[in-house]
Amino acid sequence: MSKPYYITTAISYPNGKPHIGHAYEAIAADVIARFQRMSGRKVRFQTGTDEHGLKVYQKARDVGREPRDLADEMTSHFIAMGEKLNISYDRFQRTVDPDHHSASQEIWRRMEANGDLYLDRYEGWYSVRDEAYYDESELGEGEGGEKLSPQGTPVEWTAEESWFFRLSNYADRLLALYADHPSFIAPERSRNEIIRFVEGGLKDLSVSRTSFDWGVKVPDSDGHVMYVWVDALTNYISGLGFPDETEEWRTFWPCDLHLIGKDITRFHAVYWPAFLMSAGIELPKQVFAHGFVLNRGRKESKSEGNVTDPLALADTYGVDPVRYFLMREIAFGQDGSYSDEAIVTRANAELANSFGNFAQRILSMVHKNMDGKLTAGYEVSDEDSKLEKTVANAIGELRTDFEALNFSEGLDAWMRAVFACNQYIDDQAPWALRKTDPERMQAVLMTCFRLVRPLALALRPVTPEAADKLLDQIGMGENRDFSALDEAGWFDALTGSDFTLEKPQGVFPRLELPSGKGE
Ligand code: ME8
Repeated sequence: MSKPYYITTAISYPNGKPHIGHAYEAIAADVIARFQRMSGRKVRFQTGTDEHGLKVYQKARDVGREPRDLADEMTSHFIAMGEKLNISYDRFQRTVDPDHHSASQEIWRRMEANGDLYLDRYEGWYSVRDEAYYDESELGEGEGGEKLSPQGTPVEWTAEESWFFRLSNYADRLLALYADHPSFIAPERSRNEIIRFVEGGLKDLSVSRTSFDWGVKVPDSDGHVMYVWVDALTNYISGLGFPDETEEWRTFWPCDLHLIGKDITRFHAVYWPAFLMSAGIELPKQVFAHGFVLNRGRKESKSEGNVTDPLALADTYGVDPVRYFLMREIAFGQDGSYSDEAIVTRANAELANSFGNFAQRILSMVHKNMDGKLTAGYEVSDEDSKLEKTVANAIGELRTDFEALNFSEGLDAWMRAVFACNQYIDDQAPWALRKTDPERMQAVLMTCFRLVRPLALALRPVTPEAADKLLDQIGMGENRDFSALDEAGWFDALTGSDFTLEKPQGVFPRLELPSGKGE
């Protein structure tokens, strides 16, 4: 039985529609899930929305709606994004679900039973308008010398009753975790940042609110709802059925990978393992913090008016080219930039003009010059075997790189193999061999035909739709996992069948920059 693999994304705040950062994270997680499935693992992939807390509450209040009503509408946009971008999740977890509430209350009870929760007063500079506490150091001054929040709203010294989690007791255990399991936090930059933070000492964490009621009720504590991060993090286990010992729970916990953006590393690499230790639950294996996607080097924001709708981007350029661009362009773990020109340039150079063109040239020639009939009876030359080795090595590299979440490097190895294939055709010039040496022409075309298969297969986690369309055309059967690469007899079986290659359909059209896009 294959080893199970559980991957999660962060759950998004449905206080607005999804933006490019949400799309990026969903796509990256989907590539990983598809890659692991193709590697023979039994995968569980979870995503969802984080519906409680101030962000949704305030937004709903600002637009005069009930929080639940707003959350329902915005969540539907996240679900639509998943469909549009081909995100193959198994579970979309909403934190408003009753099962999620009971799971959050159960983890709370376990932390309380472990002596880690106590009631105290929370004091600090509070902005009623922002419904948030601020640190003294964050405050500014108004014209009359009054203190103002970073948002410019008035603050007052306020004390409210709050439950606290004894985070201060966990610093040593967390540092031991990071030391004993060096891959618990990746990449290195995030790991170092978190270690420095914990070494600086941890304060107890305020984990309940009384100023609003949009959240999970604290068990047996009237007027308190949980601090949104307590319930949000619990989604990773409530989605498996916790606290019930479901089959999903037994199969998939502990989680293999929490994929998140770098701004929320602390919540995942400090608070979450501390909550789990307190509740006596096994810890996840890895938290990976990806970088930010910037729009021409700048963070998107509503006030700058540069917010991109990822669905519109997919409509303009196609889902697969956008997915490919994001995984290829940005070194995973670092920030990266995108622009319309960059997407068009990259997709045209690598997908349309290199791989697409290679596949299209070969399939067209087999269709035209060999009547779509494959033949196994040809002599293999040194050049042919050399090219086969180049492709096999590149795909080996891609698999090692993808396993290590180095997508851009893996795709670079793949690209080099595609270049070698194009170079081979140019050198062998099968169009010229047609008259001079038809047998050799067949050998060249068959060598390339055979290589379209592994090249398309390797790209399948990233561009699933285009890869499958291509694999359909070349008569590939149902097993589209990497194990198909080891099926030695597939080509003989295909040539022995009544397979005829139809007139090929390009799967990577050339993109054009719409007028008005680009600078
Ligand atoms: O943080 N580029 O939700 P969220 C890349 N609800 N990633 C980005 C990004 C960008 N420009 N902007 C945001 C939350 N992200 C919490 C998570 S998990 C238990 C709770 C990433 O909607 C961000 O880092 O603000 C996070 O991983 C995800 O998008 C959702 O962000």
